[in-house]
Amino acid sequence: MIIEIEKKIFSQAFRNCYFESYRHQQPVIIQKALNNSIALEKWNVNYLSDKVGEAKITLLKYQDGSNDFDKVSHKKSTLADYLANLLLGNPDRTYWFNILDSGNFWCNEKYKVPINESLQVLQNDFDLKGLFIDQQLVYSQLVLGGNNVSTKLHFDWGGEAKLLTQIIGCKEVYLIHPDDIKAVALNKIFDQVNIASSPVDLWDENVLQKLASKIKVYHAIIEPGDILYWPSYWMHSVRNINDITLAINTPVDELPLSSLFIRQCFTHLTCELFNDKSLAELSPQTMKTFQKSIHNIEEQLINKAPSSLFQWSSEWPTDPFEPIYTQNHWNCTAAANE
Ligand SMILES: O=C(O)CCC(=O)C(=O)O
Repeated sequence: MIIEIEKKIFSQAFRNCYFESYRHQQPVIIQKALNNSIALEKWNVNYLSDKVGEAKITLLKYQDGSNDFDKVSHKKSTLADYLANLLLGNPDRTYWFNILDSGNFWCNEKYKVPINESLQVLQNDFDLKGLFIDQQLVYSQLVLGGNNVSTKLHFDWGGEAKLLTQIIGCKEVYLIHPDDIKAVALNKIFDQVNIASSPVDLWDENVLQKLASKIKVYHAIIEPGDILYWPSYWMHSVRNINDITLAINTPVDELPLSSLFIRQCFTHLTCELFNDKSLAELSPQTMKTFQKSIHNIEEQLINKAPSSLFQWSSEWPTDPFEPIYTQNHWNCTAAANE
C-alpha cells in the first residue's frame, strides 16, 4: 500500500503531539514552521550567487542513468558556477549532496562535524532551533541539484533521524519503516557494497507497485516551507522535481542507543565465532590478533560510553566514498588471506 505522509501545521499543540505520536514512530510533514525565515523568503539564484557564490564546493557526479551515490566521481565548482550549470539543465548530472565540509553551513559544537566556512554566513538566514530539541540537531547542510538526480534507497549510516527542509522547488520522497527491511533486500555485510542501502529501485513503477503490494510504502511531495521528519533507520529514496531544487538536510541525534548495547552485540558475535570449532585451526598468533581487535573495540565503547549513536558512529569511517565495506576493502582482505 502507498500511504501519503501526514501533513501538520506547526503550532504549540502540534509540538506536543509530535513528541507523543511522531518522534521515533512515524514520518510527518511539518508546515508553516519557517515563518520569517530569510531562507524561505529570499533564497534564489541571484541572492545565493551574490551572498555565497564564491564558496568552493564539491559535487557528486553520477554515472549515466545511475542514482548510486557510492559510485560517483567528484567535481569541484563554485556555488555560483553550479547554479549557472543548473539553469542550463544540469547536463553532467551533478548533485551537491552529503559532503560535510562542502555543504554544511552550521554544526552543533558538541558533534565537531566539519563545515564549509564560506557558507557560515547563511546561519543568519535559517535556523531550526526552538522547534524541537536543539541539542539533538547535528548540522545543517545544503542539498542542491537539478530535476534529473535522486538518491538510491538507503538509511542513514549514523542512525540519525532527519529534518529535511524544502526551500526551492519540490522533492518526491519514498520512505520505508525499518520493520519492513526484509522486503527490500538490504545489502548484506558480505555483499561488498554499502550495507545501508538496497538495490530496490522505487523509481521503477513496476518495482514500486510490487513492493507496495507487500508492505506500506510512505510517499510525499515536499514543497517550499515543508519540513519532512523521518525517524532513525527509516529507508528513504529522494528525487528532485525542479531544475533548481534546494533543501536543507538536518540530521537529528535522537536515538537513545547505548554503547553498552553495542558491546552486547559484539559479545554475541564473539561467542558465535569462538563456539565455531574451525577456529581451533587458527594459529595462536591469528587468534591473538583477533582477540586484540575485539578488545580494542570494547575499549572504545567503554571509554567513550556515549549514550548517543551519532557520537559513537563518528568513531567509524563515515565518508561514503571510503566505507569499510567497499569492494577495495574486501579485495584487500581476500588478497591478504590468499
Ligand atoms: O534530499 C535529497 O535529495 C537526499 C536526502 C537523503 O537521501 C538523505 O538525507 O540521506
